[in-house]
Amino acid sequence: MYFSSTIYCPYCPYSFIKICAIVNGIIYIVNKKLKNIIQHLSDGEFHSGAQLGKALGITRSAVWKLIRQFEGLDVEIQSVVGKGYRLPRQIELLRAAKIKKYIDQQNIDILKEMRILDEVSSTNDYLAQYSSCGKNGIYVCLAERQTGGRGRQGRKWLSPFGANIYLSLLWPFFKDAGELSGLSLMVAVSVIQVLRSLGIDKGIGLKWPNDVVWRNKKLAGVLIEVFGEAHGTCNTVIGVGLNIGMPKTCAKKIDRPWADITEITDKKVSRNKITGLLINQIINNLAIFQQDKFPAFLNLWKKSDILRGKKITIVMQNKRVNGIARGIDKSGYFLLEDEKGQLKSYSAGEISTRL
Ligand code: BT5
Repeated sequence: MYFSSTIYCPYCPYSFIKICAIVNGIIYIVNKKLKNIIQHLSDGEFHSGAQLGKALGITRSAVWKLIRQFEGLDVEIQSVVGKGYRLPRQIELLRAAKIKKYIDQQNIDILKEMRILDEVSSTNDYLAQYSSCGKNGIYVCLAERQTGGRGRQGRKWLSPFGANIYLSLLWPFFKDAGELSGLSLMVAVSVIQVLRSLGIDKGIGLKWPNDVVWRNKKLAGVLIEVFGEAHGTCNTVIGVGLNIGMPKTCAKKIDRPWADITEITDKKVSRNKITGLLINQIINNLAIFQQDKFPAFLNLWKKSDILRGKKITIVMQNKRVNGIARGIDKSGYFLLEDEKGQLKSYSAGEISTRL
Protein backbone atom coordinates (compact mmCIF):
# COMPACT_ATOMS: atom_id res chain seq x y z
CA MET A 1 0.00 0.00 0.00
CA TYR A 2 1.34 3.43 -0.91
CA PHE A 3 0.48 6.51 1.12
CA SER A 4 1.09 10.00 -0.10
CA SER A 5 0.09 13.51 0.80
CA THR A 6 1.56 15.33 -2.15
CA ILE A 7 0.00 15.97 -5.51
CA TYR A 8 0.95 14.16 -8.68
CA CYS A 9 -0.20 14.31 -12.23
CA PRO A 10 -3.32 12.17 -12.50
CA TYR A 11 -2.83 11.77 -16.23
CA CYS A 12 0.39 9.84 -15.81
CA PRO A 13 0.11 8.36 -12.34
CA TYR A 14 3.09 6.10 -12.90
CA SER A 15 5.44 9.00 -13.52
CA PHE A 16 4.89 10.75 -10.15
CA ILE A 17 5.62 14.19 -11.57
CA LYS A 18 4.84 16.98 -9.14
CA ILE A 19 2.83 19.68 -10.83
CA CYS A 20 1.53 23.11 -10.02
CA ALA A 21 -0.65 24.05 -12.95
CA ILE A 22 -4.05 23.92 -14.55
CA VAL A 23 -4.49 20.66 -16.45
CA ASN A 24 -7.65 20.27 -18.51
CA GLY A 25 -9.45 22.70 -16.25
CA ILE A 26 -8.35 20.95 -13.06
CA ILE A 27 -6.30 23.17 -10.76
CA TYR A 28 -3.56 21.57 -8.70
CA ILE A 29 -1.78 23.82 -6.25
CA VAL A 30 0.95 22.63 -3.96
CA ASN A 31 1.01 25.03 -1.06
CA LYS A 32 2.93 23.41 1.72
CA LYS A 33 3.51 26.62 3.67
CA LEU A 34 -0.19 27.34 3.92
CA LYS A 35 -0.79 23.83 5.18
CA ASN A 36 2.06 24.22 7.69
CA ILE A 37 0.44 27.37 9.09
CA ILE A 38 -2.88 25.53 9.48
CA GLN A 39 -1.02 22.69 11.17
CA HIS A 40 0.50 25.14 13.68
CA LEU A 41 -2.83 26.80 14.34
CA SER A 42 -4.72 23.51 14.63
CA ASP A 43 -4.31 23.54 18.43
CA GLY A 44 -6.91 26.33 18.58
CA GLU A 45 -4.49 28.65 20.49
CA PHE A 46 -3.27 32.11 19.47
CA HIS A 47 0.07 32.26 17.67
CA SER A 48 1.80 35.51 16.84
CA GLY A 49 3.00 36.28 13.33
CA ALA A 50 6.57 36.26 14.63
CA GLN A 51 6.15 32.79 16.17
CA LEU A 52 4.62 31.39 12.99
CA GLY A 53 7.30 33.02 10.86
CA LYS A 54 10.05 31.54 13.02
CA ALA A 55 8.50 28.06 12.94
CA LEU A 56 8.15 28.15 9.17
CA GLY A 57 11.37 29.99 8.37
CA ILE A 58 9.56 32.92 6.69
CA THR A 59 9.06 36.60 7.47
CA ARG A 60 6.05 38.02 9.37
CA SER A 61 4.84 39.69 6.22
CA ALA A 62 5.03 36.37 4.35
CA VAL A 63 2.92 34.87 7.16
CA TRP A 64 0.39 37.68 6.77
CA LYS A 65 0.23 37.13 3.00
CA LEU A 66 -0.44 33.42 3.52
CA ILE A 67 -3.11 34.13 6.13
CA ARG A 68 -4.89 36.37 3.64
CA GLN A 69 -5.32 33.33 1.40
CA PHE A 70 -7.40 31.61 4.09
CA GLU A 71 -10.49 33.51 3.03
CA GLY A 72 -10.39 32.02 -0.46
CA LEU A 73 -10.22 28.57 1.10
CA ASP A 74 -13.15 29.25 3.45
CA VAL A 75 -10.85 28.74 6.43
CA GLU A 76 -12.05 31.01 9.25
CA ILE A 77 -9.27 32.90 11.03
CA GLN A 78 -9.38 35.16 14.06
CA SER A 79 -6.79 37.91 14.22
CA VAL A 80 -6.32 39.90 17.44
CA VAL A 81 -3.82 42.73 17.82
CA GLY A 82 -1.17 41.84 20.40
CA LYS A 83 -2.16 38.15 20.42
CA GLY A 84 -1.81 36.97 16.84
CA TYR A 85 -3.84 34.48 14.87
CA ARG A 86 -6.16 31.69 15.92
CA LEU A 87 -8.51 29.24 14.22
CA PRO A 88 -11.92 29.61 15.92
CA ARG A 89 -12.85 26.20 14.51
CA GLN A 90 -10.05 23.70 14.93
CA ILE A 91 -8.89 21.91 11.80
CA GLU A 92 -7.69 18.34 12.00
CA LEU A 93 -5.75 17.66 8.82
CA LEU A 94 -5.96 14.22 7.26
CA ARG A 95 -3.08 11.92 8.20
CA ALA A 96 -2.58 8.51 6.62
CA ALA A 97 -1.19 6.92 9.79
CA LYS A 98 -4.15 8.09 11.88
CA ILE A 99 -6.69 6.94 9.28
CA LYS A 100 -5.00 3.55 8.97
CA LYS A 101 -5.53 2.86 12.68
CA TYR A 102 -9.25 2.39 11.97
CA ILE A 103 -8.91 0.13 8.93
CA ASP A 104 -8.68 -3.63 9.47
CA GLN A 105 -5.34 -5.13 8.42
CA GLN A 106 -6.99 -7.38 5.82
CA ASN A 107 -8.52 -4.28 4.20
CA ILE A 108 -5.23 -2.37 4.31
CA ASP A 109 -3.62 -5.33 2.57
CA ILE A 110 -6.04 -5.20 -0.37
CA LEU A 111 -5.75 -1.42 -0.80
CA LYS A 112 -3.19 -0.64 -3.49
CA GLU A 113 -2.92 3.00 -2.52
CA MET A 114 -4.48 5.66 -0.36
CA ARG A 115 -3.75 9.09 -1.68
CA ILE A 116 -4.36 12.23 0.35
CA LEU A 117 -4.42 15.41 -1.71
CA ASP A 118 -4.37 18.96 -0.42
CA GLU A 119 -6.57 20.06 -3.26
CA VAL A 120 -8.17 18.45 -6.28
CA SER A 121 -11.00 19.20 -8.64
CA SER A 122 -12.91 16.10 -7.57
CA THR A 123 -11.69 12.92 -5.87
CA ASN A 124 -14.05 10.98 -8.16
CA ASP A 125 -12.42 12.54 -11.24
CA TYR A 126 -8.99 11.71 -9.85
CA LEU A 127 -9.78 8.01 -9.56
CA ALA A 128 -11.65 8.00 -12.87
CA GLN A 129 -8.28 8.89 -14.41
CA TYR A 130 -6.78 5.85 -12.72
CA SER A 131 -9.48 3.73 -14.27
CA SER A 132 -8.86 5.17 -17.73
CA CYS A 133 -5.09 4.67 -17.27
CA GLY A 134 -5.87 0.96 -16.89
CA LYS A 135 -5.03 0.69 -13.20
CA ASN A 136 -6.46 -2.42 -11.67
CA GLY A 137 -7.25 -2.90 -8.02
CA ILE A 138 -8.68 -0.99 -5.11
CA TYR A 139 -7.62 2.63 -4.57
CA VAL A 140 -8.69 5.37 -2.19
CA CYS A 141 -8.42 9.10 -2.78
CA LEU A 142 -9.08 11.74 -0.12
CA ALA A 143 -8.79 15.51 -0.38
CA GLU A 144 -8.67 18.40 2.05
CA ARG A 145 -10.53 20.48 -0.50
CA GLN A 146 -12.33 19.98 -3.82
CA THR A 147 -12.50 22.86 -6.25
CA GLY A 148 -15.08 21.11 -8.44
CA GLY A 149 -16.78 18.64 -6.11
CA ARG A 150 -19.69 17.01 -7.92
CA GLY A 151 -23.13 15.72 -7.02
CA ARG A 152 -25.44 13.81 -9.36
CA GLN A 153 -26.59 15.21 -12.72
CA GLY A 154 -23.92 17.91 -12.80
CA ARG A 155 -24.87 19.39 -9.43
CA LYS A 156 -22.14 20.86 -7.22
CA TRP A 157 -20.83 19.51 -3.93
CA LEU A 158 -19.46 22.25 -1.71
CA SER A 159 -16.06 21.13 -0.41
CA PRO A 160 -14.22 23.74 1.70
CA PHE A 161 -10.69 23.10 2.99
CA GLY A 162 -10.16 20.79 5.96
CA ALA A 163 -13.80 20.91 6.97
CA ASN A 164 -15.47 17.70 5.85
CA ILE A 165 -14.75 14.33 4.29
CA TYR A 166 -14.34 14.01 0.54
CA LEU A 167 -13.63 10.37 -0.16
CA SER A 168 -13.54 8.25 -3.30
CA LEU A 169 -12.84 4.58 -3.68
CA LEU A 170 -12.06 2.78 -6.93
CA TRP A 171 -13.46 -0.74 -6.84
CA PRO A 172 -13.43 -3.24 -9.71
CA PHE A 173 -16.48 -5.50 -10.06
CA PHE A 174 -16.50 -8.76 -11.96
CA LYS A 175 -20.07 -8.07 -12.93
CA ASP A 176 -22.04 -6.15 -15.56
CA ALA A 177 -22.98 -2.62 -14.57
CA GLY A 178 -26.63 -3.75 -14.61
CA GLU A 179 -25.96 -5.97 -11.61
CA LEU A 180 -24.89 -3.04 -9.43
CA SER A 181 -28.34 -1.70 -8.61
CA GLY A 182 -28.58 -0.62 -5.00
CA LEU A 183 -24.85 0.12 -4.74
CA SER A 184 -25.32 3.79 -3.84
CA LEU A 185 -27.92 2.80 -1.23
CA MET A 186 -25.47 0.31 0.27
CA VAL A 187 -22.85 3.07 0.55
CA ALA A 188 -25.34 5.40 2.26
CA VAL A 189 -26.11 2.54 4.68
CA SER A 190 -22.35 2.29 5.37
CA VAL A 191 -22.29 5.96 6.43
CA ILE A 192 -25.16 5.34 8.87
CA GLN A 193 -23.41 2.26 10.30
CA VAL A 194 -20.27 4.33 11.00
CA LEU A 195 -22.24 7.15 12.60
CA ARG A 196 -24.06 4.64 14.83
CA SER A 197 -20.77 3.06 15.87
CA LEU A 198 -19.78 6.54 17.10
CA GLY A 199 -23.01 6.96 19.03
CA ILE A 200 -24.44 9.41 16.49
CA ASP A 201 -27.90 8.04 15.89
CA LYS A 202 -30.72 10.32 16.95
CA GLY A 203 -32.47 12.04 14.03
CA ILE A 204 -30.23 10.35 11.46
CA GLY A 205 -31.93 8.74 8.48
CA LEU A 206 -31.71 7.76 4.82
CA LYS A 207 -33.52 9.52 2.04
CA TRP A 208 -33.70 7.60 -1.21
CA PRO A 209 -31.64 7.40 -3.33
CA ASN A 210 -28.40 8.67 -1.84
CA ASP A 211 -28.87 11.08 1.05
CA VAL A 212 -27.92 10.64 4.66
CA VAL A 213 -29.91 13.22 6.56
CA TRP A 214 -30.25 14.61 10.05
CA ARG A 215 -33.73 16.00 10.78
CA ASN A 216 -34.27 16.05 7.04
CA LYS A 217 -31.16 18.16 6.42
CA LYS A 218 -28.49 16.70 4.16
CA LEU A 219 -25.47 15.44 6.06
CA ALA A 220 -23.87 13.22 3.43
CA GLY A 221 -24.27 12.31 -0.23
CA VAL A 222 -23.06 9.48 -2.45
CA LEU A 223 -22.00 9.64 -6.09
CA ILE A 224 -21.36 6.37 -7.95
CA GLU A 225 -19.78 6.33 -11.40
CA VAL A 226 -19.23 3.23 -13.49
CA PHE A 227 -16.44 2.90 -16.09
CA GLY A 228 -15.08 0.52 -18.65
CA GLU A 229 -17.75 -2.13 -18.89
CA ALA A 230 -16.50 -5.07 -20.92
CA HIS A 231 -17.02 -8.82 -20.73
CA GLY A 232 -18.84 -8.71 -17.42
CA THR A 233 -16.38 -6.47 -15.56
CA CYS A 234 -16.47 -2.79 -14.69
CA ASN A 235 -14.71 -0.25 -12.51
CA THR A 236 -16.75 1.79 -10.10
CA VAL A 237 -15.74 5.04 -8.47
CA ILE A 238 -17.64 5.43 -5.23
CA GLY A 239 -17.67 9.00 -3.90
CA VAL A 240 -18.83 10.06 -0.46
CA GLY A 241 -19.11 13.58 0.90
CA LEU A 242 -19.79 13.80 4.64
CA ASN A 243 -20.04 17.14 6.44
CA ILE A 244 -18.04 17.30 9.66
CA GLY A 245 -17.66 21.01 10.47
CA MET A 246 -18.76 23.33 7.70
CA PRO A 247 -17.30 26.87 8.06
CA LYS A 248 -19.83 29.62 8.81
CA THR A 249 -18.83 31.36 5.58
CA CYS A 250 -20.35 28.44 3.65
CA ALA A 251 -23.73 28.47 5.37
CA LYS A 252 -25.53 30.24 2.55
CA LYS A 253 -23.65 28.67 -0.31
CA ILE A 254 -25.80 25.51 -0.32
CA ASP A 255 -29.27 25.86 -1.78
CA ARG A 256 -30.89 23.14 0.37
CA PRO A 257 -31.01 22.51 4.11
CA TRP A 258 -27.82 20.81 5.26
CA ALA A 259 -26.25 19.62 8.49
CA ASP A 260 -22.81 18.75 9.78
CA ILE A 261 -21.59 16.48 12.58
CA THR A 262 -20.63 19.49 14.73
CA GLU A 263 -24.28 20.55 14.82
CA ILE A 264 -25.52 17.07 15.73
CA THR A 265 -23.25 16.16 18.62
CA ASP A 266 -21.24 17.86 21.35
CA LYS A 267 -18.70 15.03 21.18
CA LYS A 268 -15.48 15.84 19.40
CA VAL A 269 -15.34 13.54 16.41
CA SER A 270 -11.93 13.00 14.84
CA ARG A 271 -11.95 13.54 11.09
CA ASN A 272 -9.21 10.93 10.66
CA LYS A 273 -11.09 8.38 12.75
CA ILE A 274 -14.37 8.79 10.91
CA THR A 275 -12.54 8.61 7.57
CA GLY A 276 -10.80 5.36 8.55
CA LEU A 277 -14.02 3.84 9.87
CA LEU A 278 -15.83 4.82 6.69
CA ILE A 279 -13.23 3.29 4.39
CA ASN A 280 -13.27 0.12 6.49
CA GLN A 281 -17.08 -0.15 6.53
CA ILE A 282 -17.43 0.48 2.81
CA ILE A 283 -14.81 -2.17 1.96
CA ASN A 284 -16.45 -4.71 4.31
CA ASN A 285 -19.85 -3.99 2.77
CA LEU A 286 -18.50 -4.16 -0.79
CA ALA A 287 -17.24 -7.66 -0.09
CA ILE A 288 -20.77 -8.65 1.00
CA PHE A 289 -22.39 -6.76 -1.91
CA GLN A 290 -20.18 -8.60 -4.37
CA GLN A 291 -21.62 -11.94 -3.20
CA ASP A 292 -25.16 -11.20 -2.09
CA LYS A 293 -25.95 -7.90 -3.84
CA PHE A 294 -28.31 -5.33 -2.36
CA PRO A 295 -30.79 -7.67 -0.59
CA ALA A 296 -28.12 -8.14 2.09
CA PHE A 297 -28.64 -4.46 3.04
CA LEU A 298 -32.38 -4.17 2.55
CA ASN A 299 -33.27 -4.47 6.24
CA LEU A 300 -30.62 -1.94 7.26
CA TRP A 301 -32.06 0.50 4.75
CA LYS A 302 -35.63 -0.10 5.96
CA LYS A 303 -34.65 0.73 9.55
CA SER A 304 -33.48 4.21 8.56
CA ASP A 305 -35.79 5.00 5.62
CA ILE A 306 -37.29 8.43 6.40
CA LEU A 307 -39.65 8.50 3.40
CA ARG A 308 -41.57 5.26 3.95
CA GLY A 309 -45.30 5.91 4.50
CA LYS A 310 -44.94 9.65 3.78
CA LYS A 311 -46.66 11.71 1.09
CA ILE A 312 -43.95 12.63 -1.40
CA THR A 313 -43.34 13.96 -4.88
CA ILE A 314 -41.00 12.30 -7.32
CA VAL A 315 -39.26 14.84 -9.51
CA MET A 316 -38.19 13.68 -12.96
CA GLN A 317 -36.70 15.73 -15.75
CA ASN A 318 -40.04 16.71 -17.26
CA LYS A 319 -42.66 15.66 -14.77
CA ARG A 320 -43.61 15.20 -11.13
CA VAL A 321 -45.57 12.35 -9.62
CA ASN A 322 -47.32 12.59 -6.24
CA GLY A 323 -47.96 9.59 -4.06
CA ILE A 324 -47.09 7.70 -0.92
CA ALA A 325 -43.62 6.24 -0.42
CA ARG A 326 -43.83 2.47 0.04
CA GLY A 327 -40.17 1.73 0.68
CA ILE A 328 -37.84 0.06 -1.78
CA ASP A 329 -37.65 -3.35 -3.47
CA LYS A 330 -34.79 -5.82 -3.30
CA SER A 331 -32.99 -4.11 -6.19
CA GLY A 332 -33.07 -0.79 -4.34
CA TYR A 333 -35.77 0.65 -6.62
CA PHE A 334 -38.10 3.18 -5.04
CA LEU A 335 -41.74 2.14 -4.64
CA LEU A 336 -44.41 4.78 -4.99
CA GLU A 337 -48.14 4.28 -4.61
CA ASP A 338 -49.59 6.89 -6.93
CA GLU A 339 -52.85 8.80 -6.49
CA LYS A 340 -54.74 6.01 -8.31
CA GLY A 341 -53.46 3.47 -5.81
CA GLN A 342 -51.06 1.84 -8.28
CA LEU A 343 -47.62 0.76 -7.08
CA LYS A 344 -44.76 1.71 -9.41
CA SER A 345 -41.02 1.30 -9.04
CA TYR A 346 -38.41 3.93 -9.96
CA SER A 347 -34.67 3.60 -10.46
CA ALA A 348 -32.30 6.21 -9.09
CA GLY A 349 -31.05 7.50 -12.46
CA GLU A 350 -32.76 10.78 -13.16
CA ILE A 351 -35.09 11.42 -10.30
CA SER A 352 -35.12 12.92 -6.85
CA THR A 353 -37.68 12.93 -4.07
CA ARG A 354 -39.29 15.79 -2.14
CA LEU A 355 -41.12 15.39 1.12
C1 BT5 B 1 -24.87 13.99 -3.95
O1 BT5 B 1 -25.39 14.55 -5.07
O2 BT5 B 1 -25.37 13.97 -2.86
C2 BT5 B 1 -23.50 13.34 -4.15
C3 BT5 B 1 -22.41 14.05 -3.41
C4 BT5 B 1 -21.09 13.31 -3.55
C5 BT5 B 1 -19.93 14.14 -3.10
C6 BT5 B 1 -18.65 13.34 -3.09
S1 BT5 B 1 -17.35 14.18 -2.31
C7 BT5 B 1 -16.20 13.02 -2.87
C8 BT5 B 1 -16.60 12.67 -4.29
N1 BT5 B 1 -16.02 13.59 -5.24
C9 BT5 B 1 -16.96 14.32 -5.87
O3 BT5 B 1 -16.71 15.19 -6.73
N2 BT5 B 1 -18.17 13.96 -5.44
C10 BT5 B 1 -18.11 12.91 -4.45
P1 BT5 B 1 -26.85 15.17 -5.19
O4 BT5 B 1 -27.88 14.22 -4.65
O5 BT5 B 1 -26.98 15.57 -6.61
O6 BT5 B 1 -26.83 16.43 -4.22
C11 BT5 B 1 -26.24 17.63 -4.64
C12 BT5 B 1 -26.98 18.76 -3.93
O7 BT5 B 1 -26.65 18.75 -2.52
C13 BT5 B 1 -26.56 20.14 -4.39
O8 BT5 B 1 -27.32 20.55 -5.51
C14 BT5 B 1 -26.83 21.02 -3.17
O9 BT5 B 1 -28.19 21.36 -3.09
C15 BT5 B 1 -26.54 20.07 -2.02
N3 BT5 B 1 -25.15 20.23 -1.51
C16 BT5 B 1 -24.03 20.67 -2.11
N4 BT5 B 1 -22.96 20.60 -1.31
C17 BT5 B 1 -23.41 20.11 -0.15
C18 BT5 B 1 -22.79 19.81 1.09
N5 BT5 B 1 -21.48 19.95 1.30
N6 BT5 B 1 -23.59 19.33 2.09
C19 BT5 B 1 -24.92 19.16 1.91
N7 BT5 B 1 -25.55 19.42 0.76
C20 BT5 B 1 -24.82 19.88 -0.26
